[in-house]
Amino acid sequence: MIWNAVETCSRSEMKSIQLGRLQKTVSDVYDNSPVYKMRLDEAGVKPSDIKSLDDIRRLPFTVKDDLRDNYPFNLFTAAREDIIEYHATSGTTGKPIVVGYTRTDIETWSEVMARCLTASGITKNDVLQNIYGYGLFTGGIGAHYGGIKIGAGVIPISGGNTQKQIMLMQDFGTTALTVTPSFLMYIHEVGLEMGVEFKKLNLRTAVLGAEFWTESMREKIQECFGLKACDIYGLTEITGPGVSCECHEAQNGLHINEDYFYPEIINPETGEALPIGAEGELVFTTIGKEGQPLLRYRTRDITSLSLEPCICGRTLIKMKKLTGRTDDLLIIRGVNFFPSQIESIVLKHRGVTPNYLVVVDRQGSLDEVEVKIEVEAQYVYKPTIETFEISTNLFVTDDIETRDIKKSLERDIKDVVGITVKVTLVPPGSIPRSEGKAKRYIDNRPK
Ligand code: DLL
Repeated sequence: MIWNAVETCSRSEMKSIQLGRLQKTVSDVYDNSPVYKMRLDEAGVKPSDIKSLDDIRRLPFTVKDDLRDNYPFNLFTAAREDIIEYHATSGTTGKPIVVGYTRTDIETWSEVMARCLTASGITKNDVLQNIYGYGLFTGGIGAHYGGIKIGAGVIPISGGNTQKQIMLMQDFGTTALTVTPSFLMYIHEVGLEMGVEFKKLNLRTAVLGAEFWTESMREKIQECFGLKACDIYGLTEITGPGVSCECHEAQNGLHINEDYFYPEIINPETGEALPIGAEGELVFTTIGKEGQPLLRYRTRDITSLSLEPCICGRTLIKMKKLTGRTDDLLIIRGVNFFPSQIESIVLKHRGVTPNYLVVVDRQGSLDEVEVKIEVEAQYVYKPTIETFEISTNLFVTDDIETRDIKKSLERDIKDVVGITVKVTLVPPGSIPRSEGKAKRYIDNRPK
């Protein structure tokens, strides 16, 4: 099913919608945002200079620091009394990034989320357990708006409460889930201990995003829960979830709601615009937003775009599943390394679980990487009554089999990533779990 006919329109129709909206956006920010007026004047661009979509390249970029520097409301284009909702990023250091939505913006957000949930295969007949956090984070409320727009029965449980999540899945007959992939795997872990057979529940669709996850993780999740898992992408600055989403038919690339979010790919080092198909940093211009429109916002997310026809019938441009974020790129002894590369290696290995943590340190002048990976329960040494008095810690057994697992993980990581790391096998449950986005690395090197 397709929510809105615009998702299947021709390229020329789409371009004409985009150009009209781009011109209006540039005029609006020029007239109503002193910050953007100054930026555009500095770049020597007037709204009337935007005559074709290619003229977007004349516009200046906006970066995260612009939002921080203008905290909280200086980048708003709409009047404060027209803002009806605020969201913000969780930002662990410094001030968060704030976004304000007008009533039209909320309607647009509900519309794009309705398209995404529909593309994932969710309909009004579904019972949608919305596990994304409600609050300043955009995940919970964004999925909620989309769910009620399509008429699904939304359970606004938010994150956390793992056992209650499982109870509601069973008792309410939940058919669809919106949740981060890492928290869903944690729910699975807890459910197994409770003896729950997830495949016997009514679950059939999960719409997963807000963090990096691989194809191997998709296979694992689909297998553990007996459902179809689709990828959804978005970011607070642009709207929240709903910027793009996979269709359940192809599960291969995320259709961008490009009539509202105009995508470009650039070389992150030079800022040069790259052609369709090339991998680089994703940049969005919001072309339908009133509260806080952004021109050429640099997301720091790495992907590529594709206009290949899709079996679902949508003509919306696709972005590939993300490869990583420019700011998660660790340079270890001169080699580029995304901690998320570990995920698919770990998922292919016997004896270990998908829970891992990359710890980077510096010994003298040399970078050291330790990858902690949780083993399956059979590799844990359970203390007897006597030894229990000496230590309450659980140990991973140190026998030929575990030494073998460790060695082959170190070898595979070296093959795929190109750096030598030390693998430490740790007991199940020892790496902290997250109820939202998982933290997969700690960089202890001096800044
Ligand atoms: O994570 C919005 C969201 C909520 C998206 C629920 C999907 C589902 P932020 O907290 O601002 O917003 O974080 C945005 O998270 O720039 C990406 O780096 C990352 N991210 C979001 N979705 C995906 C995804 C929400 N599907 C940042 N795959 C983005 C990989 C993702 N990374």
